Amino acid sequence: MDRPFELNITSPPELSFEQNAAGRKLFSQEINFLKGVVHASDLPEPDRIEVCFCGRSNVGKSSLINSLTRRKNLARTSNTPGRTQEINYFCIGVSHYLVDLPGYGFAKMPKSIKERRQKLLSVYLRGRASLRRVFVLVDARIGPKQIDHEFLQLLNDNAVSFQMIYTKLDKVKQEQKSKLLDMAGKAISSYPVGLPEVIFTSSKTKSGISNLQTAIAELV
Ligand SMILES: Nc1nc2c(ncn2[C@@H]2O[C@H](COP(=O)(O)OP(=O)(O)OP(=O)(O)O)[C@@H](O)[C@H]2O)c(=O)[nH]1
Ligand SMILES: [Mg+2]
Repeated sequence: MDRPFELNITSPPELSFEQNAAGRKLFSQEINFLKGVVHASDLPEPDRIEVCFCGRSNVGKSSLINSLTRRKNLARTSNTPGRTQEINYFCIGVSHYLVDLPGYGFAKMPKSIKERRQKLLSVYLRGRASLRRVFVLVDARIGPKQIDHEFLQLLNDNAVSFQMIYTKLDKVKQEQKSKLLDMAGKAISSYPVGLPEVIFTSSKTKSGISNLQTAIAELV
């Protein structure tokens, strides 16, 4: 179902140090890896505010979690797509969970593992009562692809609210941003559960990280 109105996609300006007070406070708490979940029965109790990071393999999910938490190796990153195999849970204090999901769209994987992973992902996305927002990461060099659409459709079908995040901003020219916003608008407008605000990030230069910290801190 398309929205009945044209969607005006915006991207917030970079927050100042002061403007990110709530984000900094949240992320200054103790942050730990809790566990990697392979079976839905191992998911922790849904008793905290939870956000998760999804996107194609190699888009930069684990790197973004490290940038948000200002830790080098909290989430394992890799040049090899398919590094994150499980649903990885990180605790921020005792109030929030950050969740690193395995990437989608990585072909070089045994079919049985791919199917098991797919099943776990859909069980997770369908029934996670504490999941406040899904951050869908898209590589700024590539833009949203068919496989991202399939994922957004899955979120929409399950009434899970999502926000699109562009990663690897350091790899594209500033002038590309308006085209990327356009592309995001086209992708998001088909899904009423999508937020009309996109965040541009770089785990290399740390741009957009404050905005993302604040976006998480403002969730209730
Ligand atoms: N230039 C640049 N490289 C990045 C950025 N974020 C991630 N990378 C690189 O992209 C590669 C993949 O990063 P990961 O964070 O492991 O990606 P992922 O999405 O977690 O990958 P999977 O777990 O395999 O799905 C690594 O080589 C990172 O160094 C960024 O903002 N800028
Ligand atoms: Mg990863």
